[in-house]
Amino acid sequence: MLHTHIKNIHFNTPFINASGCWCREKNELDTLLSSEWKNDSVISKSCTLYSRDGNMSPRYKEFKHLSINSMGLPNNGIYFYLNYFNNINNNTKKKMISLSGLTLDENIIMIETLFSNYNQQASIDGIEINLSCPNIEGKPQIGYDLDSMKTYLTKIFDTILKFENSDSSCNRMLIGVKLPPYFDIVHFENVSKILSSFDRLGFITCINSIGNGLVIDTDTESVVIKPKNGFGGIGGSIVKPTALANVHQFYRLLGEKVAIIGCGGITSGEDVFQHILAGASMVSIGTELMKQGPLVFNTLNEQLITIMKQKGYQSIEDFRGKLNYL
Ligand code: RRO
Repeated sequence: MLHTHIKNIHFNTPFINASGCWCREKNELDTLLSSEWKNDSVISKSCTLYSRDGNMSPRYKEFKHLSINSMGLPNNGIYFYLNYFNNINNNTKKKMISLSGLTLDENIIMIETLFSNYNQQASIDGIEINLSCPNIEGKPQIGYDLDSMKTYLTKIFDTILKFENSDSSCNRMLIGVKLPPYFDIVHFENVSKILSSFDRLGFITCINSIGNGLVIDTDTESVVIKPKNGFGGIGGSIVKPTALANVHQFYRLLGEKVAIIGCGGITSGEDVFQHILAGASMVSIGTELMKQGPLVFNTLNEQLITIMKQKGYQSIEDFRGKLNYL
């Protein structure tokens, strides 16, 4: 009932973890790949070429309606995630790698690494290029600098196409971009113009956390995380309206050419339903996965099926993108 697809890749359910949540270490990835949980795909923590410790702790806090993080890209380096996925046998869940090089050159080296180590049997099903990490001091979010974004994507897709022209078996890999939240209608239009000029782009994930929020504790009269004087990316249910607006506006502007993974503020099957109604083909779960663990996928799965049955929908395609206007 919950089948969905992006390009030629089919998923039994629309659920995936948000990159960064439960996906940095082997034991976390092992858990997400277990058939016990109803996510049919797994994405690894955004990675760099070499491993990083990330920012100082405390760097993640959660509250009733929100989370704040300034992790600073702690990860085990691309070879760790590539070897991990390449050495998994007999697991039918789809596997994606998130790349977040600190420079364009680092991203290109990682893409070259990925494609030259492409192993058809076990290999990964998709790459998500993260253009929206808000937490690296001195590194602005590429997704907010449209000239840089165009330069990045041009070089990235040129590199990918070079590999694909010499080995067409790579063509089945999904290529996507993780975007920051946008807030102004003209920004959606300008970003869409850039994105739609790359035919090979298969999906966008929107939204990343809302960058540079500040949470203050009244008792201690203090910030709640250490890096960047307490500034960090905001997630959780309070970001849902912003996430839905991004999903829907990009759905309207990009049409069916580029699939959307909706991310932001999902805590219930009803939230999943709304993301799909706004145009998402899949949904990723961040803060709520951190709070509840992977059982959240099973709860969302059941709740979404209940809503669909109540409404008489038999598949996600029956209502995807079909948001009504007054
Ligand atoms: O590691 C992080 O601090 C981080 C990343 Br890469 C990201 O894309 N989004 C986020 O909220 N935190």
